[in-house]
Amino acid sequence: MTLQNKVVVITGASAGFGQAAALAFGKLGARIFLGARRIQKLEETVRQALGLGCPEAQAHFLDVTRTESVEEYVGWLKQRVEKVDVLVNNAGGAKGLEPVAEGKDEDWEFMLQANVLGLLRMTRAVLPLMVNNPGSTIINVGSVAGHTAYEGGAAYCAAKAGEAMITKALRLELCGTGVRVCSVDPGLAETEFSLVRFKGNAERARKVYEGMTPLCAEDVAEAMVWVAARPAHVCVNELVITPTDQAAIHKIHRRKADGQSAGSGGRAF
Ligand code: 8X3
Repeated sequence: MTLQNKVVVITGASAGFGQAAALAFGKLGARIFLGARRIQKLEETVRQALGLGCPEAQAHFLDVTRTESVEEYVGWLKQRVEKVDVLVNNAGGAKGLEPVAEGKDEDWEFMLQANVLGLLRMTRAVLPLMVNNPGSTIINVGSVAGHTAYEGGAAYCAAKAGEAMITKALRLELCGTGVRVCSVDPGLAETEFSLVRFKGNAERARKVYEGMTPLCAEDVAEAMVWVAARPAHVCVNELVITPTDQAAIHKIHRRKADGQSAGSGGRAF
C-alpha cells in the first residue's frame, strides 16, 4: 500500500533506527510524528525530513520510561491527527555488559523500563487511534538478542525477548481488528547503540564492529518501510536482519586491517 500521507509515529526518533525510519517514511510522503528525549536532535530530523519532501513532520518530547510523558505525548498527537497508520516502537537500548553477578540496578531498570514497559505504555496509548483503521501497522524493534542469550546480555536479552512476547500477544489480541503487528529484529548495527551500552566509551563501542561490516540504521529503516507498505491483508510477523558477516549471535566474521580473514569467532567485546 502507498505510504503517501499515512500518519507514522516513531519513538526514539532522535538517532539510529528511529531517525533513519523518520527520513525513510518521510521521503515516501508519509506524515511523520516523532518523539524522543533529545528535542534538538528531533527538530533537526524534522528539518531533514521536510527537506526530503515529507509533507508534514512534527516532533514532541517523549520519555517512554514514564507513563505521564507517554500520555502527554499522545495528548499532543491527538490534537494533530485522528488516526495513526504506523506506530514504530523503537525507543529502547542497552546499558552495560556486565555479567549478572556484577549487574547494576540502574542499568537493568533502564533496559526493562525503556524496551518493555515503554513499548507497552506507548502501544496502549496509541491503540485507540489504530483499531478503527484496518491495515494500520505496529512495528516493534526487537533484536537477535531476543532470540538468543549472550554473556553480559541477561537484562537486554530478557528485555528483547519480552518485546517478542508482547508482539505475539498483541497480534493475538488484535486479530480481527485489521491491525498488523510486526517485530523487526536486527543483529549488529552501527548506531549509537554500543556507545550508549558502554556509556560513552567510543573505543569500546568501535571494537564491537571492528573488522566486519555491520548493518546501518538505513538498512533497518528500509525493512520497516517494506513491512508497512505490504497490502493490508499481509502481516509480516517477524523480520530478522543480520549483517552477512554475522551468522549467529556468537559467530561473527572479522577481517584484519589488510583485508585478510581473521576468522569467525565469538562476540569478543
Ligand atoms: C543489538 C544486537 O547483538 O548487540 O540489539 O545485542 S546485539
